[in-house]
Amino acid sequence: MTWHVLGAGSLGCLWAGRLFRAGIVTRLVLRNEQRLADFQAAGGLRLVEAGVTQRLPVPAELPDSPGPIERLLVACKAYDAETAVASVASRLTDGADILLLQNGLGSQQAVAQRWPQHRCIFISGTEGAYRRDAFEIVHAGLGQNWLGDPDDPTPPEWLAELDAAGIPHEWTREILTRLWRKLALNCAINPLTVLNDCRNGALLAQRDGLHSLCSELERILRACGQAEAASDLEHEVLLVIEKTAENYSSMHQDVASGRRTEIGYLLAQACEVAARHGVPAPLSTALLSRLRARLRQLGLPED
Ligand code: NAD
Ligand code: KPL
Repeated sequence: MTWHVLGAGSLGCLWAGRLFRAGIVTRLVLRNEQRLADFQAAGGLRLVEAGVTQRLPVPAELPDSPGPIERLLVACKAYDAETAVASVASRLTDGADILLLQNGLGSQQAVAQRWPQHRCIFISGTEGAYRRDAFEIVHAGLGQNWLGDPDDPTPPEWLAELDAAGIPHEWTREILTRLWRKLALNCAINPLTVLNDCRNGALLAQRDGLHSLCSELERILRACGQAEAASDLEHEVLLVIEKTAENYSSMHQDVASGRRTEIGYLLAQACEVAARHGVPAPLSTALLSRLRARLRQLGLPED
């Protein structure tokens, strides 16, 4: 069965390149004619791993190309995911699986609600990749990918193909816990790095503020049934800050490069959930307002 990978960015190319290299039938779905022409002119994608570059001529096509789609990996940003799936929806076969590789929460549920006839598998990943050139992707951080279906604990048979491709993965019944935990880490760290224009490590100077924010985020998570994702959050936030002290958070990098952030699927989600469950969230709400004001000032979308 063919893997269609929608979104030829950092993670889309990382996944497509490894699947293709393992001899698994893979096709990249590019946004438009121009991107397809550029991809073909480049001779496919280049994957850089441990300093070694490999050219991988993964076949590519457009959303409206002919042919059915039986397995779709959506590797767009959260704010593009639903529109991207809509662009290929008429090609999805009855039993097609949709794999959603997005940070945060909200976009996965939007896709699952709009296409209930398809099995939607959510992915939470810690691998890191970035684009050095249009179709040159650097695999920058080893990590794990947790896959799960909140509605059905049965693992899909195609996980073996991820083994064959060397894509690290683990099937989990607790995918929402994974996604909420990562969202909470991002909420505690990323907005503050933007507002203070600093590397992650500089946040250690604001231990009291982090303590209060983490306590609030823990209360929000517990109120929405995510007690496990809440457990010992502050401890992990501090560990992550220490481990990534020299790094700029992904949101800081987005803002510094003038790119839209995924805030609508991160801190905004936490605030929405707090409001829905009647949990007071003054710190998160104020943080979101300050961040939105900064984004507005910079001419960037506020969600
Ligand atoms: P990216 O911006 O590098 O790639 C997204 C790609 O999707 C872009 O090439 C864009 O043109 C394409 N796209 C958008 N709409 C499309 C459409 N309608 N049709 C076809 N293509 C479309 O993003 P990324 O870094 O690969 O991130 C994907 C998701 O994974 C994000 O939610 C991100 O937060 C998350 N994530 C990324 C990393 C990382 O290291 N890059 C790590 C962890 C999580
Ligand atoms: O995931 C991250 C990011 O930068 O997006 C970390 C390093 C955990 C900071 O929130």
